[in-house]
Amino acid sequence: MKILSAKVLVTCPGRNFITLKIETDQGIYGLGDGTLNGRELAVASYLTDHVIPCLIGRDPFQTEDIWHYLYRGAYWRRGPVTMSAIAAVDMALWDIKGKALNTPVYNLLGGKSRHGVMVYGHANGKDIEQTAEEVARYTEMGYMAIRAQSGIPGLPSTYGVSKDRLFYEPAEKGLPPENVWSTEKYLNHVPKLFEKLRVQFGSDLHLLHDVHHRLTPIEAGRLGKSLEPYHLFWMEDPVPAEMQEGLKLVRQHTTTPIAIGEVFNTIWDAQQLITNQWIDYIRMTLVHSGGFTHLRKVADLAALHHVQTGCHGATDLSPVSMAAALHFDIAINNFGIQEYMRHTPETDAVFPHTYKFDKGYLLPGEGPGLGVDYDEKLAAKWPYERAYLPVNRKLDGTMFHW
Ligand code: EZ4
Ligand code: CO
Repeated sequence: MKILSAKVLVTCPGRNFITLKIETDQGIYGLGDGTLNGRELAVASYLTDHVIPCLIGRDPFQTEDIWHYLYRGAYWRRGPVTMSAIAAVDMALWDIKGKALNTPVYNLLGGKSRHGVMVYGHANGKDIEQTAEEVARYTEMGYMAIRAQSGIPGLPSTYGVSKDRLFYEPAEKGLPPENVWSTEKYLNHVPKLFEKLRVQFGSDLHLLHDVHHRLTPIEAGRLGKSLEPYHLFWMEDPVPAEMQEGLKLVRQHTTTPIAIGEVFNTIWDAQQLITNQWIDYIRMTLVHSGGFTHLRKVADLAALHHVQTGCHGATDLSPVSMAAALHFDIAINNFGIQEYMRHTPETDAVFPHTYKFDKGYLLPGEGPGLGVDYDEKLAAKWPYERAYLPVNRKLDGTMFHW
């Protein structure tokens, strides 16, 4: 089998998605996600101008060699644009392999290791009361694990608090919106949220929280300690992780489990975190870290060090990514949990898919490949629209992490 052609598909059914479609000489095609929120067209150009010409004529079954050709062979390595482009190729090739062999991708990764993939949903509200109402709504939908975020008194906007009830989308059309931040107000507020949730929902529900890279290690230690009575499933991205040693300090101060890595691109971003057992869950995800071929290696390293996976699964990852994540999650032994933010009906219509939510689990579907298609005619109705994630400033105007 040979790769005949490939093209990048760009659509905006409410938000922008970059999809790679690779076609073979046997009529089978594969799909890969290359969406990078706020920098979508950089990946599209990387693929169209620099990667696709190198793919033509190659054997799509040679996923390992093609991966190294694009990573090692490019000389300039790593980074979110490069690794999202490589991921799009890798996902599409595994989709082709599955279709050619007439089997779901999970069977090529070791087969099913569990009957379903436990997912967590996002409950958020303008205050603690409203967040608690949302948590209740998610429990009624069957979720066993719920991420809770709430607005912070005195701050006009907060990460994770949406305008819509079911669909949270942090990117906005036009230029980057500006948010305002206060670490003190945040640290004083969050424990009250989880105190209330434990009183109302008891001990069994898995509760998660995303700090979104906004604390210093010692502040994160304080937050982790103050949340210990409410035994969170995890505290996510407590500090920015360019300096991996920062997590050592967080670890020394709290038994609240730590998850990190949705913005990581390669195994090198997580190497010290994993081998030193400074984290409990690695959040790297297929689309931003080189696809199955690379994430498999990350998961295997993690397995040796008591670290489980918790793949990123926000709405800026397309249904192709979500399907790919489910095939990966159901196959590996050290799966922890999968994030699941529902896409809008418009997005689901562009990407018809076989995965399904059932009583707190997602099931990848039994069809060949990834089980996702792409409606090119419908997608063409929604051309690219410039959109950015917010930027964040402290109360005095200092530029801060978003
Ligand atoms: O802010 O995917 O855990 N989920 C997250 C997401 C990220 C977005 C950024 O594009 O942190 O909501
Ligand atoms: Co996050």
